[in-house]
Amino acid sequence: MDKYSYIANAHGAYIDGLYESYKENPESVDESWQKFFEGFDFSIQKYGENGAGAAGDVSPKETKVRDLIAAYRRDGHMQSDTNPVRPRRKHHVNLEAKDYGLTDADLNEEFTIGAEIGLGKASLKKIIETLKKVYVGAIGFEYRHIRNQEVIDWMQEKCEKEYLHQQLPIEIKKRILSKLNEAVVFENFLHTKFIGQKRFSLEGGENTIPALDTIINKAADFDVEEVIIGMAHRGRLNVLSNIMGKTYGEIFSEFEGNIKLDLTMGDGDVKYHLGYSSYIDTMSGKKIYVKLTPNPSHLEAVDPVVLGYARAQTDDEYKGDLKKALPILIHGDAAIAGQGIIYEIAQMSQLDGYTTGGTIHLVINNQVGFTTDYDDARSSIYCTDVAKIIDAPILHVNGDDPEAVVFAVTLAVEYRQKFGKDIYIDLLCYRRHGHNESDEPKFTQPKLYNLIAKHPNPREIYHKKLVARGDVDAKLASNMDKEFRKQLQERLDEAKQTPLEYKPQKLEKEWEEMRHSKPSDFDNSPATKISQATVDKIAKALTTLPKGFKPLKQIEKLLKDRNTNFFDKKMLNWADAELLAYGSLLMENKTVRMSGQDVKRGTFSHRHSYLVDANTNEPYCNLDHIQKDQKKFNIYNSLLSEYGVMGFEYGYAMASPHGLTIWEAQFGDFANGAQVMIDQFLSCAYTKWHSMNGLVLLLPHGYEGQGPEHSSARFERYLQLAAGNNMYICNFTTSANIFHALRRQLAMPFRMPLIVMSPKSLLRSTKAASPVKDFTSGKLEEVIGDDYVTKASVKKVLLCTGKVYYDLYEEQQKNKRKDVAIVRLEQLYPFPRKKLLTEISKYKKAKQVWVQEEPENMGAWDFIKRLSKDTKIELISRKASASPATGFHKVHVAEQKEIVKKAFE
Ligand SMILES: Cc1ncc(C[n+]2csc(CCOP(=O)(O)OP(=O)(O)O)c2C)c(N)n1
Ligand SMILES: [Mg+2]
Repeated sequence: MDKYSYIANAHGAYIDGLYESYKENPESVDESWQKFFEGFDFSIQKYGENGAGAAGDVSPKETKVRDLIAAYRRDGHMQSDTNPVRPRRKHHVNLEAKDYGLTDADLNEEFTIGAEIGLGKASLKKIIETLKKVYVGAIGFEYRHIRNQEVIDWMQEKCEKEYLHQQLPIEIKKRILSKLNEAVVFENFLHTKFIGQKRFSLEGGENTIPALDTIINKAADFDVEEVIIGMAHRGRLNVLSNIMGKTYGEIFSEFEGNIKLDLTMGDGDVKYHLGYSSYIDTMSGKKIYVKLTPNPSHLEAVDPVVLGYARAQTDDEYKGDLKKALPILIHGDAAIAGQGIIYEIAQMSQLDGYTTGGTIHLVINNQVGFTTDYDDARSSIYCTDVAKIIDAPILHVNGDDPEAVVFAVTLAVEYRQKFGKDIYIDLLCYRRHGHNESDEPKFTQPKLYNLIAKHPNPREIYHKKLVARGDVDAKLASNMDKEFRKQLQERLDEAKQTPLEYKPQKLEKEWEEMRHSKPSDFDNSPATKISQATVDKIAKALTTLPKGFKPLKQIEKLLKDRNTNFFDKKMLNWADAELLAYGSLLMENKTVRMSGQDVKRGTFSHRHSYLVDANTNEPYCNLDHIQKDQKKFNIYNSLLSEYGVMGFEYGYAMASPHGLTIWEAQFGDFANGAQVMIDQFLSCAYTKWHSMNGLVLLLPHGYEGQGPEHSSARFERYLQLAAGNNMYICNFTTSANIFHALRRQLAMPFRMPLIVMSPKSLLRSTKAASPVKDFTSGKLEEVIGDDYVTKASVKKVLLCTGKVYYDLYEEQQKNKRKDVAIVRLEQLYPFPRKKLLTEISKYKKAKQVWVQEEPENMGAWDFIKRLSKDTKIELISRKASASPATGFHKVHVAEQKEIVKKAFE
């Protein structure tokens, strides 16, 4: 039954009676009636008994005027004057007085409802005039979809009081003009000096520069210490120079190609992908740190990275104060509408583990994506419609009206700092040239480009306006132009004469203690062991529950087993080892952050990092209770996303050289939903941008008969990307190795990603358990040899990696095959060549066979073949296949048997 149908069905006199009782004592009526009467009282207070105005002298016409006001607030944005170059599409909305039964004859009648929009009693004409100024002017305020009354009231006040009466001081107007001057002249200068060179000009959208300038200045006034920006190609050079403080000289040298190259410093990247960071002076004199992250061509991929970075800064540098680090994401109109990652980051925005305290989204909406018109680029009316899923305000602004732009972005900063949530600015502009400067836009949009050709640039428009208002003198703009052009010419002349030293981006402050890796770093793994006392302390925390905590039966058993593992058997399984690694780092006051789907318990129920009280649901994290002075374990179950979440964790790691950051896949193959992150960031950020990153990916992998999608983490993909010591790629068979590998991430004097094919059934198995002494005195073993065989009698060496080892081992033991040695490669990359040769050379006359459970075209085979090209090595594997694994369990078992059988033939 409908929740409120009781109201419709109730008898009038009965309701009156209830209301009397409620007036005397609200508690005396049912809670649902209390709510109903509360609302009733509220509306009487607000609108008077007849619903018109506090004064109570109501005519039915007042109600009509009220409906008209409501319509402007709700739908005004659909008719706002936001398109600088052509008329907007017609949207059907009811914003005419006649739509509400009001006629011309009513225009001069006075209405008390005028008080609603701050006019007091006012004529209908005046009311409509005011509504038009606010709601169908240069800003389309879209906020009535929001379901939080406080936000609606706040937004309404901003529109109807502040925007209506916006008065900018003259210094601000001059600042806007000077920023516009820089933006316009910079593009124009490049256009004439570097004809036909790609720069993805900002022309048409130059008001982006005063917008960013305002955001940064306002943010500083509102206690922000640091601004992190993510943006694509469009206008990037302009932002780098006119916002970030990259020198014009550097940019010109990049255009000139007048750079002394040092190719030992990596492969580099094109100029419109590079990052930059600096301290800049704001208008109030306060310094603020600004960072533009480097990004690949893949549009919007950088978004979660920026957010993760901002969150890490918040957690670490600003002790959790969400007001200090402000992320700004700049989007293209086609990209924000089309890329699914936008939806993912919107869903992340308010989650405990991922919130940044609000992101300011700025869309450079030039009404076209490459050659694609907006009506082919989206089904939604606005490119920003995704914002509505999180009840974010959206401000559509005319990109030719810098004062409106400044108002909108100022509001955005205030909103972000007050409510801690995302807000979207849709800057309606145009693109003066083609997609890049040598592209012909008239092939596809001749009509639009005829209009654009005649359209004056935003600086001209604003200058004209200022002069007309008498705000500045007519010569100001031409003086600004001349002066700035002169400065640019001087920088260009310098750039032509003196070649620029190629400087990869400097390691940022927090990275200064790091150095770049060198090949010999990988000859031996570093010391990662811990003391017995540390093991005992962590073990105690892992096996102790707080007073009164009621565990489930299975958890009771788990804790008992853990206790036995640590204190009696002294053999630690995978979960024990993993938790021990995290605990030991927390004790060293290092941040440990992990996220992914269901990571707290672990997909395969091995981790149980949080326990839940069987009666109260109260969570308990054992690792938070090792000792007084320690860090807390930051582990978050993620939303069901790979791309967004892996990107976020990558960004988090980018800001955390001294923290361990881990993303775990539910099953390893799901990581390909985040392929862009792997291909464009993890594997090559270092060589492109010299950006180090210690992110760990845990990717459950292994053939256990669960079908095509749950067997393979696509090992081969990572191995194909391996070059230049860019990532660790491992497939461990012992719990000690995962422990040492996790600790190694922070033990080296540099950072690089670690990709782990992690096991599934082995997680709880005793097979992969390692003795405690391997944790207190050992280190990571990249290669594990065979001490069972008799050296001289070995005729065959089986080389393998990962879980298949245990199948081979079982067979070897069962048949006492001392003539077949099994050598495990625990780390595939960086390839432990020396260690492997040491093992193999023990069996001089033996033949070498690579055994893998993956099909021939997958797994590590191609990689092994490539690296061992001088040696004759044979293969045993599943036959090449389009699908990673069979869907039939029986077939799986038969295949697995066959592999083992062949190996021992
Ligand atoms: C993920 C991805 N797909 C395709 C492209 C190729 N591409 C480069 S720019 C562009 C159009 C972008 O349009 P919009 O987002 O409106 O930005 P604008 O160039 O108009 O500023 C496309 C499709 C890309 N860079 N990234
Ligand atoms: Mg566009």
